[in-house]
Amino acid sequence: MRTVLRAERDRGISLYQRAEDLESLEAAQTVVLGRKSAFSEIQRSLGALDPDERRDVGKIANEARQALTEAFDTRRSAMDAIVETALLAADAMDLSLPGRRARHGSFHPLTIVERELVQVFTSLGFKVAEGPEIEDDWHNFQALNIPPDHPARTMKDSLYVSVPGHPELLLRTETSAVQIRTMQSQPPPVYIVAPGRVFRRETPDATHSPVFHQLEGLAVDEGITFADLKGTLEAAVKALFGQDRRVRLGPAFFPFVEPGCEVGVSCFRCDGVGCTVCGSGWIELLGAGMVHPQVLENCGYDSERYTGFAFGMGIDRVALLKYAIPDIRMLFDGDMRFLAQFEGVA
Ligand code: FA5
Repeated sequence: MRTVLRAERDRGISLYQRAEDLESLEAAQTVVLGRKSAFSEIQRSLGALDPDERRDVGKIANEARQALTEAFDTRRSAMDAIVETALLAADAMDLSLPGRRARHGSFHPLTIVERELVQVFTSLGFKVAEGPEIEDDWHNFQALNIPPDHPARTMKDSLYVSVPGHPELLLRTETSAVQIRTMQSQPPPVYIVAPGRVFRRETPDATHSPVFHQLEGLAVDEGITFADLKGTLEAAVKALFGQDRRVRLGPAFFPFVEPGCEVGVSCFRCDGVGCTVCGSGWIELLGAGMVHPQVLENCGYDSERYTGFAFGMGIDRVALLKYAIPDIRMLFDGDMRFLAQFEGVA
């Protein structure tokens, strides 16, 4: 028995030391100390021995069990340390790897164009003005010489806002309302541009959106003529599109200017021939004219002494032309594949 116990002890220690993982370590423990092991069998038969022999063999059995427990614990701790080291290694940072660049957003193409327009006009001496998107009838229509029966006032074109006690509020249909607010708030001379959102009941197509952006311009001073308007617009269009794009100026009627005109730029796609983007070969960019004397008077300006010019440019249309965008709706869809192309542009 003594020999068997010592042999089992040595076998167990050796099995433990060779165990590669926790599973095989526990399997070795079952083999050496489990219910069916030689070790357990000897311990079960101790009762049949005479007292002296039982004490002696029992002592050896306890010592052997003690040695096995220690060997088991030592191997177990060594395994835990290996696992921990492996986990740490897996988690470790490779400081030599290149960093991951954090992706920061970019400006929307409309913001890029609006900033560029403002830059062009402020460099010519204009200041930036603002007005509300919800306007009243007087600023949006009456002061701009738009009589009550003008088609632009019908529900077909305008979007009215229902506010109890304020029956005549609407989403502004053009930034021209800012002309009125500016002239009411200061004496001449005035040199302002006013970028902003405008709203119309329109069916969307490649160049029309029911919500779009305009940049209003207004210059009122002594001695301002149509030549000043033409020179300012030509300088702006060249600064925006370069020398190559063809510009055409034609007559147009707006109740708040006299005479009025509109400016078109040759289409970026067909260059004046006519295509599905533009229809006619030209993309209408802005309306303009000499401020109507009645509008000056409506704002308390002396129309005998002061003259002025005004224009309203479609910012979305400038974006279409500058970046050859085939459909205005792409500016409002929020598609990242489209917007990401403007990263790094400004
Ligand atoms: C006006 O809104 C006038 N207030 C412009 C003006 C200002 C004339 C000052 C005289 C003096 P119009 O409706 O044509 O005019 O619009 C001006 C520009 O806005 C157009 O040339 C075009 O570039 C743009 N625009 C008009 N409607 C739309 C639309 N639905 N979607 C996108 N852009 C549009």
